[in-house]
Amino acid sequence: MTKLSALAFAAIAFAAQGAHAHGDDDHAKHHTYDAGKVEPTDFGQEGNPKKVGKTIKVDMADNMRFTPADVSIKRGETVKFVVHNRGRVLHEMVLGTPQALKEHAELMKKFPDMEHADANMAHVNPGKSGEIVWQFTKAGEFQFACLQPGHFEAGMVGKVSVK
Ligand SMILES: [Cu+2]
Repeated sequence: MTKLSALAFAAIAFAAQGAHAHGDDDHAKHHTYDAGKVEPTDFGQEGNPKKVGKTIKVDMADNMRFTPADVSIKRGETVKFVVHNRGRVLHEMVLGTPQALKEHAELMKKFPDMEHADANMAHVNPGKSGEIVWQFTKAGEFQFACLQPGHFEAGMVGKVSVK
């Protein structure tokens, strides 16, 4: 990429961010940890940010890939995912069981504007970073996926093995 086109891309990304500033504020609003509101799920539960045992950096890109796309975690461990969007479109990381993510992706195709902001997901604007703090209380094979319409189908899925 030439220096000029890199600048042009940066400008486009910046413009796109500006256009979505309002909605993104809601998404970016920092989820405050409240032990009393933590709900167990089939794939673990929201983690206490003060008990993070491992930080994993994950990159998202417009080639519809997560890097790394395969992570291993010890059962019971609280993990902080720091998710960086290297692309020029919105991406997100949503943790879940393979089944739940597949269903959620189908729903996103029908309702592309569906907004949600739960502890198991981070919506990340181009050039920005987001975080998910999650405690993997159950052993098994789970996934993380980008559920922006079409991204999941294009292969934007990663694997979490909890042992
Ligand atoms: Cu995506």
